[in-house]
Amino acid sequence: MKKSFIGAVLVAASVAGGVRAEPAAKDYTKETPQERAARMAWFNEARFGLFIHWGLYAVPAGEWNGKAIGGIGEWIMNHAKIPLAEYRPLVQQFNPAKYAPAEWARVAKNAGMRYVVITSKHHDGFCLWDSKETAYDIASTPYGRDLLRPLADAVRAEGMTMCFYHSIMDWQHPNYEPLPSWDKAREGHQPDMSAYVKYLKAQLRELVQDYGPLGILWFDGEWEASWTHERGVDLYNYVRGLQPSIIVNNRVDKGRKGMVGMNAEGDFAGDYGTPEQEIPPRGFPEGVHWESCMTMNDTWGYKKSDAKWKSSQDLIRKLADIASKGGNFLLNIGPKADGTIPAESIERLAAMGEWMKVNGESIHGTTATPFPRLPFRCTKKPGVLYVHVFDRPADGAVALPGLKNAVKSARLLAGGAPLKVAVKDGVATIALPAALPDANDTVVAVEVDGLPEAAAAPLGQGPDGSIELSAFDAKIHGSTLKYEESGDNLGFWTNDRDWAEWTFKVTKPGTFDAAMTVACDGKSAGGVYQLKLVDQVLDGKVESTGAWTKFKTVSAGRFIIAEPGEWSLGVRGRKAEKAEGLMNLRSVKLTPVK
Ligand code: H79
Repeated sequence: MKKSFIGAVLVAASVAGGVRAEPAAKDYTKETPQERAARMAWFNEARFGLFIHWGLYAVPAGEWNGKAIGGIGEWIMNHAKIPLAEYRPLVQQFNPAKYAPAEWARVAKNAGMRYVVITSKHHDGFCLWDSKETAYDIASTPYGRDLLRPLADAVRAEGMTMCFYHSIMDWQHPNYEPLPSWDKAREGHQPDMSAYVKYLKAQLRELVQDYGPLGILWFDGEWEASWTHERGVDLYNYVRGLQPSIIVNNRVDKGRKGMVGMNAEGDFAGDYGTPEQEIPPRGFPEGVHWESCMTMNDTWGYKKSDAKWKSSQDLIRKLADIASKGGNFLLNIGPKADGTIPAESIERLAAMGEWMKVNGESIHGTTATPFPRLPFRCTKKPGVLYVHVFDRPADGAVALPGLKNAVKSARLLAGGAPLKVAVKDGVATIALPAALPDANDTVVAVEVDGLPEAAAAPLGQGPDGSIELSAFDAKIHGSTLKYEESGDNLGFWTNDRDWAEWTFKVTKPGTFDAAMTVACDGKSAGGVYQLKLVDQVLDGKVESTGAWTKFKTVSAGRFIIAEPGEWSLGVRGRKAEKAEGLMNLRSVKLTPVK
């Protein structure tokens, strides 16, 4: 809503609530699994969406008073400690004359995306539509026109679903609390959360009723103490009341466990988990919905200095990895203040689109891999298993141990060439061509009877009697130690008391050589570890491998496994005096001594 406000104190919340009646109170958190599954169906089918962070912060683009400001671009008001009185005049500079919503929608559609989530309001409080509740919005800019309506129309015209990100935290609103720590002298601030919640609800009513039906309301900034579980449940029910079919992320409530994004145990509102800038190392049980949101460089809102772009290959593999774990990928762009999308983002979306044109059926409408562990990412649909091959294995073959379905045929999605399937000892093996047609991710479609299913494979001895204990299969005890997807290793081993454990089945006992595949940089080498197999102990010292990402296999000694049965091996840190951690551990292998 346009009105003069520079230098004036905004008390916009007074009109909150409007004249329309509040929706009847109903507890939408109590829903049958069937109702929930029906509501989530399009989200699961979609798998891939576009996140758009756009607002006033695109104007400074990471610089303030001629200085580069660290951190994510949309947080510049916080990171540069800019008082509202100095930030607010950005409104006069926001004039995205080159804004082309139809093109934005086309870019998303061509990338293979099925939904778009744009910041109707980020933490700075500025609104991208002409809100009746505030003058701190697009109507007050030189551009003066609603940004959301034409995008919503274009997104729907492309057959995609329109969604909004709406920040709960608000650094501008006169009633929001706490008042930003860097702006304590701000005049006219009257902390009053219930007045703020009225404002929030009135705005959400505008968004849902005037721009709906929406796919998702994506809340954020819920972590401040002023936002409570009760407010979260109330807001969840409020927006479901406005549109019962709407999907609401878990940041509406207080359940989120940090950047991991999934909920802690407990009765929290919200339909799905929101890992931020990370991919959960394992999937989740069926019926747990989640979406990893991620940037292509290091910032959400446009920042001109940020050149740390992920490669297209990395992004394609991340999409496949996420789909293989049953999640969605919400990939971000941060448009510039002139209304254009950075060329680097366009290029990456185009490359992903090329891949999706050929391989999209292995993403859309699929569910998670049936395999508990496999070197390959897999997705599935009734009648077909999609094997995502990132790098050609040395033996040129894809083995599918434990697959319960009979394999009928296999072919490459790229080009459609049929592949030879051999079945030996009940294990189907597919022969790959000498050169993979797609260096990003070559997808093999394996035709099977029914929905692909695999037996839970307990850890045990391979055909040669060896036992491979990989980081992925470790049970982690401790506080800092964790599985790192990027290197397929255990890392962040900064606490001496943390340890990793594997339990496995031995059928052919004997004497075994133990070898560890580890990495450690020069500065942190010298830590002491201990391998323990029940009462047998091997001590060792971590040597430098040159870098945290450079893995080497080192001998650790010998164990005697006297009898068949279940055995358990632990690796403990004994002395990780150096700051960055004991070691990165990728695997422990026990090889029978001939
Ligand atoms: O909109 C983008 C970012 O601006 C926003 N979320 C994405 C989608 C974002 N907000 N904060 N951060 C990113 C990083 C801040 C994280 C922290 Fe916390 C907030 C650390 C402590 C409070 C939440 C609660 C995460 C860890 C604990």
